[in-house]
Amino acid sequence: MKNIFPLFPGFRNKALSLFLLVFTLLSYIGLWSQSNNLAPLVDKKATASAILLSKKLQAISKQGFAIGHQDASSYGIGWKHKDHPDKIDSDVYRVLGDFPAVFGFDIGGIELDSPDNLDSVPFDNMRKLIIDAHAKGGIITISWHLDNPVTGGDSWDKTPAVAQCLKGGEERVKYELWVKRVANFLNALEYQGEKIPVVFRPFHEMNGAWFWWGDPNCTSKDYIRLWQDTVEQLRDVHQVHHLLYAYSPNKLNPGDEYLKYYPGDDFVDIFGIDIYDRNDAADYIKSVKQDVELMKSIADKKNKLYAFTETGLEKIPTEKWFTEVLYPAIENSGISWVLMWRNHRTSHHYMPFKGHPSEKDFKDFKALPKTLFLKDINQIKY
Ligand code: BMA
Repeated sequence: MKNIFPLFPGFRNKALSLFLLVFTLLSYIGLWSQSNNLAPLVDKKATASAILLSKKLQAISKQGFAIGHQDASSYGIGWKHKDHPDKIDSDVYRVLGDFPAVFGFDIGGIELDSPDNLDSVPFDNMRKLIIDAHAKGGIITISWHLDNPVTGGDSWDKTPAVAQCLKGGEERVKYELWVKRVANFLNALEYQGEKIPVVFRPFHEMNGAWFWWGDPNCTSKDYIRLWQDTVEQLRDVHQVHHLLYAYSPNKLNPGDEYLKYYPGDDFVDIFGIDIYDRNDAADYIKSVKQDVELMKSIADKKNKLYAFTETGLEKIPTEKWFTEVLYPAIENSGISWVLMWRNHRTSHHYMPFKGHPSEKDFKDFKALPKTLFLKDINQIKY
């Protein structure tokens, strides 16, 4: 090309080099801010441990996804932690010789000051198991299947109750007490003088019709107010500062909008989705891909994390479900973790246990490049 600066021979090359240098620097800065700058957390007073957890989840998503299990160490097929409180066990450990990377717990029942949660896990054991999982390097996520405050029925009692919990509502006093009990439980989660960071995932699957906080049992406006109010009570009234808040609708049916109940960027840290395989692998893979892609596009725009917050195939009748159904559905998704639901009994479990036909497939799943169990996430720098 002819030098367009004939009076300054060599200038063209310098100008070109300078341009390239600035361009490269700018692209690096752009990439860096895109990949490392998460949106500010819901809690501006978040503990260092909570901030670190968000960085850890981000670092994990760059290498693969953490594998989670609900009630992983609380009980499994044929055993309960409360019967052998000195031993930390897990069906996943029995099969693989490693623990899951994410430990799910549910505090349904804490609102009543009950000694056990809705699935008979004593809260005292749960607290110890949370401390143990955290000490091992595991990630803690907590859901809350709370009772219906109007009727005293369970979460599945669809009598409208959301508006009643809001300021001015008939059950307001009760609801404030319930949130205080949640705060007390969460504030007691400490390890080596630090609060244990928790992904808190209340009021999940609100687009399904099965919980009292779900559509059509409350309006999206009231749902959003309840969420925001709960965050404000925990964070501002009870000074709970070690939570990341996860919003997790259920599988989107035609016409469902992922953001219909979204409480807003200031009230959510992590996007989630719950999708189960109802024994239809093709439909499952299709909807996981579709919904996770949508969630990812929203999360990426907002610089927030995202995860597959609940899944599984009950009883795992498909022997190679983990390698041939779940893995291809999420392989390139960018999620931080995937959580399989609980191993309650042989007719209601979502992880293999010793002797289950899918044991071998689960070992193969572990060997795949993106699946990260406890030992794997403990290798990751963040
Ligand atoms: C559901 C079922 C119930 C359980 C609830 C909360 O999906 O597993 O049996 O009580 O989760 O863990």
